Amino acid sequence: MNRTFAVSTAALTLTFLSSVAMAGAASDKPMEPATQGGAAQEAGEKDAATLPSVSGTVTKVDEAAGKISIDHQAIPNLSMDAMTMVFKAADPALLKAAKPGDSVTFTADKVNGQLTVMTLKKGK
Ligand SMILES: [Cu+2]
Repeated sequence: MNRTFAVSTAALTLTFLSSVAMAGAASDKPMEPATQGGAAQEAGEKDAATLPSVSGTVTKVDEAAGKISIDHQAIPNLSMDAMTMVFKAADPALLKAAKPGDSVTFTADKVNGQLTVMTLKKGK
């Protein structure tokens, strides 16, 4: 009886010690933030196909800076109300297809912390 008790206490103590060791090892991973950033970016790219379409009017195109200003309707995936603002273009080709005054339908997402037009086509 006594021996059995002693053995299981030792087993519990070992389990406890190895849990502590594992917790300690997990918290000193220096690469963790970079890994999480990569995962978030991949998730964003995967979602690009399902982003909601937003209508707007192009107010300015800056091809040199790779940016476009759009007077846009609400953007649900970015929790943004209607406003006029500057976006980065995901692809420079988007800027060639647009000029000020164009009515456009576009999708936008946050890429590396920047609000970016992912797709853009003329018409509402
Ligand atoms: Cu906005």
